[in-house]
Amino acid sequence: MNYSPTKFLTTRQLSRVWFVSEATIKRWADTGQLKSSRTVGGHRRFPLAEVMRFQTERGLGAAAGVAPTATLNVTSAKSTFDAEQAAEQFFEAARRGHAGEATALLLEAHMLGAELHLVFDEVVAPSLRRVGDLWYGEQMSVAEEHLATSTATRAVESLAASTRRAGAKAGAAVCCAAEEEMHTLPVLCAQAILEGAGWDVRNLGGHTPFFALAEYIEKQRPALVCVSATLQRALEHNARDYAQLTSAARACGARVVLGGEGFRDRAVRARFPADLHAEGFRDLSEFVRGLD
Ligand code: B12
Repeated sequence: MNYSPTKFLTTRQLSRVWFVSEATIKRWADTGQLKSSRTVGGHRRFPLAEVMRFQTERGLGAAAGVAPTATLNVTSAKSTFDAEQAAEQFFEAARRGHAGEATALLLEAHMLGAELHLVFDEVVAPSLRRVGDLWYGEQMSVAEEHLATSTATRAVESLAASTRRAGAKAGAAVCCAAEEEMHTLPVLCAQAILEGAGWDVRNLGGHTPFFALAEYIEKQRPALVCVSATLQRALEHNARDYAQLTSAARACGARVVLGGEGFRDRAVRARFPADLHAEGFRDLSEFVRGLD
């Protein structure tokens, strides 16, 4: 799938990818070491090709010890986003534990026009599915699986940091993974999407019992609640407490979004009613757009 190109990075994005302060980036720009242009509003914009040149020249990257190949691979990308190719490259970077390269790939995909939900649905999720398949088939050790996951997580965090819309006021949201659920990467992806859409998000992480989430909703009265469950068996013990959650949400007018393999089954969905049973992150993006 191809998307129209966006070929510039902001000061903030660069600061996140390179782990240097925005002041440093501005100094490089002002002294002509790093070429930039200005928007009509006066903000600096850095062309992708220039970013790539500078990154290679200085050996910069999102993680310490980033390989010299960890550059924004625009030359081969031909200014369009190829989801399959990006997923393949992301898988390789994650497998080798190259967080800088993995981050650059996600940023590149996003800069080339892929919205966050596409980056997560079509690059991150398929890559990790592949990791899971290899682990299941005993072609990847547990240690290798953990390395790939933690690398992917760092890349998603970096992307999220550079796409967060600080100060925007779409509303308050809370997201977490259900009780017994340690698959927290999808929660992070949901958080990134919501923050990118201007929501103020609290991420409660993995293993959050429904009764605890219900109490949180009663106290904090968020407008949106997102819960992820990858494993179905984790949900089975918790159906009763879920009623407490939905009534807390109803009382404060919060919408409830459920996502993940654990909620995919029809019978499960019937036992866990929600405003949205998301198939993927595209559904979440569209749902919150509809709330505007
Ligand atoms: C990483 C990982 C782990 C890590 C998690 C680390 C972390 N911090 O997240 C660790 C090592 C902890 C782990 C543990 C286990 N895991 Co695991 N894990 C995975 C793996 C490789 C990737 C999951 C992931 O993050 N994917 C990336 C996300 C972004 O994509 P996704 O989960 O596919 O979600 C998509 C949709 O479902 C949806 N979505 C999901 N959640 C949400 C939420 C919202 C709000 C929305 C809108 C959308 C949405 O959007 C996504 C994109 O399209 C999968 C492989 C796989 N095929 O999924 C196995 C996998 C899920 N794990 C599996 C298993 C068996 C386990 C363990 C039981 C292993 C064990 N014996 O200990 C434990 C269980 C731990 C627990 N209690 O939760 C099995 C599950 C099989 C099953 N269905 O029962 C899988 C499928 C591996 C396999 N091939 O067998 N795992």
